[in-house]
Amino acid sequence: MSTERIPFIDTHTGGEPTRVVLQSPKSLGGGDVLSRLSTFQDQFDDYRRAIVCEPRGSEVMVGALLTDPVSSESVSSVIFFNNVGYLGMCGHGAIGVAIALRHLGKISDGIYRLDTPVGPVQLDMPRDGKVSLQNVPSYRYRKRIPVRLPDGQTVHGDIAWGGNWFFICDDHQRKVELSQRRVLENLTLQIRDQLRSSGVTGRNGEEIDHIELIGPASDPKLACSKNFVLCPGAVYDRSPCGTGTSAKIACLAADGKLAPGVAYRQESIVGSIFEASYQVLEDGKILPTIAGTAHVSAEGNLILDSNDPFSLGIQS
Ligand code: PYC
Repeated sequence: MSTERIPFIDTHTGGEPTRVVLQSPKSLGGGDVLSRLSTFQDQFDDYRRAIVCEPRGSEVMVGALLTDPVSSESVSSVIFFNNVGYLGMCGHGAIGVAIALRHLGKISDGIYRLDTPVGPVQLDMPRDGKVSLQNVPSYRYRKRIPVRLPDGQTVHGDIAWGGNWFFICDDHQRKVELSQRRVLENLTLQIRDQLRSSGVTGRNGEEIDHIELIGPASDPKLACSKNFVLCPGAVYDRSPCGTGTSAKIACLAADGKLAPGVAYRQESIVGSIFEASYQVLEDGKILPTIAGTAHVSAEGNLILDSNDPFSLGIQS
């Protein structure tokens, strides 16, 4: 019989939760973040389920496991995960980590680097409560790829990288509204399945596991567009999705529809907003900056009791 305690802070960024685990329950070695991720995945995946899945978490919860910084210039390293696996980067999650670290007094106003499995990102913590995240280099990989749906309709989308792989579609002819979430979930799952079965992937064969539908903003004075983003665990992002917004502005940049430095306001399906802009890098990719607001919603210890049959989460 044993009881293990795992200290955590819960935050939400525009409605999307992040459970920040302040220290890895097991040593992941001193390698780079990718090697720590594979150690966690191969040897300690039970902890992923214990941290984010029911009954402690939910299918919408994203975990952010903090480990020592890889580089002396960084404040921490982070591994992001969800109910089904691991994420390369997570924009709303990185903003949540920043707010959790500020809550703990580990950072204050200023600029901090965070090491992620897909490269370092930068957090700018001004006084106005917003966090600006400078994300990893982002780009459009393929333009206007057709996807034929089971009902015979064909939709088109761009495939783009923003720290995760996205299929970004705006000719779906559905209302991007919260009341339509079941319809949007079904549609995005169908698109994801079709991409899978037809072998359409990211640049190096990666699965395109985020599907982003674009529609008009609720109020064009407040935002440029609204999105619905299906995440890998088949749930939708309540935030405007930091990596998805990065991928979206990479497509706008590639089409010449958004100039460097100009703000693009992306609304989420629940009405929260990220403000995004970009710089152009020498290799033609863009470097996105995503600004959003997060709040601490809980702190404490997860308790893993060996007598509890669901101590390691319900396997879905
Ligand atoms: O904000 O990048 C993001 C994200 C990815 C999955 C859920 N949120």
